[in-house]
Parts: sequence; C-alpha cells; structure tokens
Amino acid sequence: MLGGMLTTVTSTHCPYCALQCGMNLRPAGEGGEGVEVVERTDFPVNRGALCGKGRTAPAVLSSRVRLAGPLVKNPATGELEPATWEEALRAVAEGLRRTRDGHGADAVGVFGGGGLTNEKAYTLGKFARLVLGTSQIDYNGRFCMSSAAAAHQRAFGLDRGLPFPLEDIPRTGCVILVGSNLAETMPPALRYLTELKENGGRLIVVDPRRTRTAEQADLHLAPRPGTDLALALGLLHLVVAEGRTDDDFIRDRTTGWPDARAAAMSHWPALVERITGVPVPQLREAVRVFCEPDNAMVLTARGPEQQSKGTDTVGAWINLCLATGRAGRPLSGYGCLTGQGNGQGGREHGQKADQLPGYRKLDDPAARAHVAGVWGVDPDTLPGPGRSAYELLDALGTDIKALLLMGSNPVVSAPRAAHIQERLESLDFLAVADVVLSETAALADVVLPVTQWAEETGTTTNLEGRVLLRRRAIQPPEGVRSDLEVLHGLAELLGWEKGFPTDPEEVFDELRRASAGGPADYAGISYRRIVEEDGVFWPCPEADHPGTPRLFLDRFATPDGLARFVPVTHRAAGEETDEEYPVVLTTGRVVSQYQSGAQTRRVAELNAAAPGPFVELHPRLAERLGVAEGEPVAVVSRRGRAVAPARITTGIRPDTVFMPFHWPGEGRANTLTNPALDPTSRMPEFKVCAVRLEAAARAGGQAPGAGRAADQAAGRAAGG
Ligand SMILES: Nc1nc2c(c(=O)[nH]1)N[C@H]1C(S)=C(S)[C@@H](COP(=O)(O)OP(=O)(O)OC[C@H]3O[C@@H](n4cnc5c(=O)[nH]c(N)nc54)[C@H](O)[C@@H]3O)O[C@H]1N2
Ligand SMILES: Nc1nc2c(c(=O)[nH]1)N[C@H]1C(S)=C(S)[C@@H](COP(=O)(O)OP(=O)(O)OC[C@H]3O[C@@H](n4cnc5c(=O)[nH]c(N)nc54)[C@H](O)[C@@H]3O)O[C@H]1N2
Ligand code: SF4
Ligand SMILES: [Mo]
Repeated sequence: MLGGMLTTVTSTHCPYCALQCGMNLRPAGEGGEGVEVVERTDFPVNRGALCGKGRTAPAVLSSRVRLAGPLVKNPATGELEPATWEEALRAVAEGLRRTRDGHGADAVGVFGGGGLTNEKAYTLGKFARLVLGTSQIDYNGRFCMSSAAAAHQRAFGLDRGLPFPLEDIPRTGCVILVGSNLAETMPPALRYLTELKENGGRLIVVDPRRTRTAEQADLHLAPRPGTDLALALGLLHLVVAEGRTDDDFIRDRTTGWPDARAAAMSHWPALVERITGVPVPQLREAVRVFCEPDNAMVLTARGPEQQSKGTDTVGAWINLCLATGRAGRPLSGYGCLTGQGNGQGGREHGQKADQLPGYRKLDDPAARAHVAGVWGVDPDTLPGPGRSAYELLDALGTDIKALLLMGSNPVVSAPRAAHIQERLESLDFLAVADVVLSETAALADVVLPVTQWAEETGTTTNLEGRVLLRRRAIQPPEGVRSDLEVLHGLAELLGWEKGFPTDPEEVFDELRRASAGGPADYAGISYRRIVEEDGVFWPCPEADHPGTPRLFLDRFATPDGLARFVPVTHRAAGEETDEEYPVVLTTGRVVSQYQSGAQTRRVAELNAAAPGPFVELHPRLAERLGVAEGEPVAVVSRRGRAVAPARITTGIRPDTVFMPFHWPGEGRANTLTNPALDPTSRMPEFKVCAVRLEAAARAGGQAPGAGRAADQAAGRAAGG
C-alpha cells in the first residue's frame, strides 16, 4: 500500500540516468495514493522529453514489486523472513560489530552507488570512516566513469564530466562521440546532436557497432573494441603531419607537448588501420571534419573508458583536443558523459576509496584536517585509502568478512560475476539496503527496504555538474525507511548518538561545509537556490557566486593553470583473441532496461520492449556457426559460459559480438567479462574480452565436436 495523499503537482527529476530529466508528478490511482509522470517543459536539459524508463518509473513504487518490510535470514532454514525494523537494525549492528571486534575495522567493507543522492553518498562515506573506522569503502562508480575521471584529473587538474552545459553542443562545429550510444542511453539528449546538424555542425561517432546513435553520424568509425587509444593517436599523428596543430594554444595553455607529440608520431596511419580496422581514408576524413571548423568537441562514454587502458585512452582523446586548441575555450572541449543518476555527485563526496567530501584526497593532511573539523573528530582517527571496487569485492570472504551494501547489484553488474557472487556468499555477514529484492539482496543476511526517489528529498549532480533537487511527492509506505534513517539508526546502535541526521537538507548543509574550499565546492549552493535557478553548477563557493557552467576558460585547474599533455602509447587489451577464444565480446545497454535491471525488470512495459538478453552478431559469424535469428548461442570465455538468443545484424563488426548486461541467470553477460583493471583508475575491462561461440542447441551433447567446429568457424569469420 502506498501512503499519504498527494494534493499538488511536484516538480522533480527522474530516478535513473545522469541526464536527470525534469518531470512533474501528480496524484494517480484510485485513491490518489500513487503518482504518475506528467510533462515538465520548464527544465532546460530535457524540455519535457523523457525516455520510457523515466515515464514508467512510478511502477517501481508499487507494493507489488518492492520490498514492504525488513527481512532477516533465519539461520535454521537459510530463508529470509520478515522482521521488525528494530530486529533488523540490531542484527546489522551486531553483524558489523562482531566482525570488527573479531577481525579489526578493515574486515568490514562498505559498497555504495552512483545512484545515491549527494546526501546519502556523503553520509555513507562518513559512516564508514567514523562509525565503522574502516578504510574499505568504494562504489559502483568505479565501474562507470572512473577512467575519464582519472584522465580529467591528470590533464586538467579537476574532474567534472562536462566542463560546459549540454546547450553548448549544438553551437560547436563538430562533435566526435566516442563509445556513447546516446540514442539509447540518454534519448532526450539526442536532440542536442540533431540541433548540431541542423546548425551545420558535423557528427562523428566511434563505435564498433552501427548503433541508433551511429546512424545519425556524418561519419561512423567502427574500430575493433579496445583499440580507441590507437585510433586517437592515429588522428593526432595526422593532425601533426597535416600541420593542423594550434601552436599558440599549445604554447600558451599547455605543458608536455613534445613528449605527447613524439608518442603520437610513432602511430602511423597504416599501423593504426591495422590495429583498429579503420581504413586510412576514414582517419583522414575524421581529421579534416574535426579540424576545419573553429570549434569542436570530443565526448566519450563507456566504450573507450571501460578498458584496462581507459585512462590512457581518454588521455589520448584529450591530447587531440589540446593539440588542436579545442579545450579551455567557449564551444570547444573534451567531456565525459557520466552515466548514473548521481554519477557526478556520487564521485565527489566521499564514498570513493581514496576520497573525502568536496572531491578532496584522503591522503592530503589539509583535507583530513578540514573534514575532521567539520565532523568534530581528530584527523588521526580517519582511516587511509582503501581498495577499489573490484578489488574490494574480490576480497570478500578473505580479508573482508562483513559488508554493508547500498545502491548496487554486483551479482549482475560486476565483472567475472560468478566469482563475485561466490565471494558474496562466503561472507560472514552481508547487509543490503535496496528498494527491491535484487539478486544481491537475495544473498543477504539482512535486507533493509528503503524509500524511493518520489518519497524522499535529496540532491543529485547531473552530467553537466549541475546540482539539482529531487523532491518528495508522496509519503512512503509504512514498512520502509530512508537510507539516511538506516545510517542514523545503525550509527546510534554503534555508539554515535549525534552526527547522522535524517533530514536531507541538514545533511546537505553539512556537506556544503565539508566541501568548502575543495575542488567540488558546494558551499554557496542551497536547496532554495537550486529550485530558483534550475540547478546550480559547481564550483560555487559563496552564496552570491553564480555557479560555474563553463570551466577552464581562463585557466585549467592545475597549479600552473596549464593543461597537461600526457604521453600515451597503444597497448593490447587485457585479453587478446587467440585460437581458442577467437571472437571479441563487448557489452553495454539497451534503451528499455537500466543497469542490473533490478528496477526496470519489474516494469511490465519495459519488459515487453526488452524481454531478455541476446547476443548480437554479424550474419557471417552466424552462418559459419550455423545459428539463425533467435536461436540460442553459447558464449564462452575463460571465466564462464552464457547462453542467449542470437540477434543477427550487419551493424556489428564480424569479429565482435555484443551482449547487454541487464539480466541475471543463464544470459548474464558478466559471467564472461574480464576483471583486468586499469592501473590508474582501477576500472575493469567490461568492453573487451576474448570468447568463443557455440550453437547452444547443438553443443548440448548430441553432436560432440560440433561446438569445437563452430569455434573454428568463428575464428575464421573473425579473421576474415
Ligand atoms: N537505457 C539505459 N540507459 C542508461 C543506462 C542503462 O543501463 N540503460 N545506464 C546509465 C549509465 S550508468 C551509463 S554509464 C550510461 C552508459 O552509456 P553508454 O556509454 O552510451 O552505454 P554503453 O552501451 O555501455 O556503451 C556505449 C557504446 O560503446 C560501444 N563500445 C563497445 N566497445 C567499445 C570500444 O572498445 N570502443 C568504442 N569506441 N566503443 C565501444 C558499444 O557498442 C555501445 O554502443 O548510460 C546511462 N543510461
Ligand atoms: N558487462 C558490463 N557490466 C557493467 C557495465 C557494462 O557496460 N558492461 N557498466 C557498469 C556501469 S557503468 C555501472 S554504473 C554499473 C551499474 O550496476 P549496479 O551497480 O548494479 O547498478 P544498478 O543496477 O543501478 O543497482 C542499483 C541497485 O540499488 C537499488 N537502488 C536504487 N536506488 C537506491 C537508493 O536510493 N538506495 C538504495 N539503498 N538502493 C537503491 C536498485 O534497486 C538496484 O538494486 O554496472 C557496471 N557493469
Ligand atoms: S533519459 Fe535518463 S533521466 Fe531522462 S527519462 Fe530517461 S532514464 Fe530518466
Ligand atoms: Mo554507469
């Protein structure tokens, strides 16, 4: 049952992706106890447009699909059974305390999410460091945009996904969109690219698949997955060879060009064609289209970033921007299209292993002193940096014996998921706070059901760095509590009477103070300003500061104000194809499901549109394998085997197959993926691993050797 009655229309934002579309909610349902989404045209980012996920988001508020009350595992039966909140919170506090007392504070881990509001992410980080005293906290954003974040830091001294608002895109001359399928992952944002073309600007899309986004492009480059680094270096080589560098910009605004230039010059066009599969004439055309207009942008998303060389890859695209003077100037620059609802804010306020609020570094003594001051503790009591997300999950059951998880479903979304599932099962104690019984929550000792977007207030920071307010439109049902209430209750049971308020605005005001003077400075932002100004762009250090929609126009955020070229060279993926595993698997998304699917797989309309997993493959590969459209294909990697129906299309490279990762079970793409980590960002290589294919119907046993023959066929197709 849903709670109290809603009387007026409430302006708020979508619970899902980083576009954070504005929407209005109004009462719906027989007794007016539910809500429905109605158009909100006054919010500039989406101007009323929504995708199907946003439109149907209220369906997850229904008692039919959500958790109604806490669950505690009965040790006798191993089954989760209903419990009171008092019992559940006591069980969690007890589980965490027992582990800490027996094995030390670092035996307790915390895993957060980029979907959590700023208030929740901030409180979760504070809870881990103060109440639990553990260094072992990280979050799923590590799996998302961490490589772009690291490259941003390295080149510009600051990481904000887009250094300019989306509204600048239609006014530039050319956009290179690298590994983003915007048409499916942020549909209302496609408008910016359409307007770009209407204004005479050009669009280049880099994707191994001819996606709905690539279909919009003037030029589509389809590299072999995992070769974007070589591609960007090849383009930079041609920029130099054709005399298209902006030497004044390089001299006045950057450092490190000679080394970066030398590194690029060893990537000859013919070599780059051989590595990437992109023909030299297309490379030349891309350089011409990018360099001819006065302004241009490069935007990356998960394609080039989710690689074991993602940081260097993004670095190479940044180098291309810097060498051509397309950064730190109006209508030009590099940006990363962040993914999760609070993908930007969630990486700024301390749920990351090495971080304190305001995007401060945990190992910086001044940062520790400042934040400890706000928290009223001795800086020496703050733990140091911990492990990255995959390393943390991989340590479950060994070094880390208890875990508190809030806002992620790693059983479906972590790389090498069968192994991670085993690690989760081997824990002494697992507590999960979620809105539904996700695949990960189902493994927990205690499940804490929490309120959802429309039932609570909090801020998110969208992909532009615009801080927004989501507002409560409806009373939550009886049996659930907010994440802030959960952390407050646990803190109290663990001896912290104060310091964990449950009122989001009170938390935000503390976050403002904690972030003051840091790189992501929210000090001047208030709930009231956000509402009055359609969001406020950080940094915003003072109440009378206008916020900063555009960064780097005068100087970059490095100590000397100059952008830093980083010399990078191409290297192989963590796992290359070979005779046994001759095909490249890449993974990603479809428009009608979100992430691990925990929420969207519970919405009938979305399931009708995207009912299950599939393996996208080229007709040539399908034919040699002997599978027809819709027939089951087994995809086998060194980590495991997944089976899903074939979806045959000429829109993919013949040496590559694609699987979306939204489903658990037999078709789980992450059973296959390789957790090779980027050395800087610790991003796992979701976008590249080596697999072989088998026609699953025949590989079952009746025809021994058939699978093997099919593998070899796949190998020939891949080679050809
Ligand atoms: N419908 C929907 N929308 C979403 C989400 C969702 O789950 N569903 N999730 C949100 C989140 S958290 C994120 S991070 C964003 C992600 O948004 P995107 O990055 O747009 O999504 P992906 O589908 O992961 O990857 C984009 C493209 O990268 C391509 N690709 C694969 N390998 C490579 C490669 O080696 N190089 C290049 N250049 N491209 C490659 C894929 O073919 C794919 O078309 O979407 C957000 N929006
Ligand atoms: N193979 C492959 N794997 C990938 C990717 C890929 O491209 N390929 N992409 C990666 C990327 S970019 C991402 S971002 C991750 C995402 O993968 P996950 O981290 O699994 O993200 P979600 O599915 O959004 O999980 C969020 C969970 O938290 C719950 N939840 C939602 N809101 C709240 C809240 O406010 N509080 C609490 N307590 N719970 C909440 C949801 O119901 C859901 O169960 O997947 C990664 N995995
Ligand atoms: S594009 Fe993203 S924010 Fe907008 S409605 Fe869809 S999921 Fe929600
Ligand atoms: Mo993401």
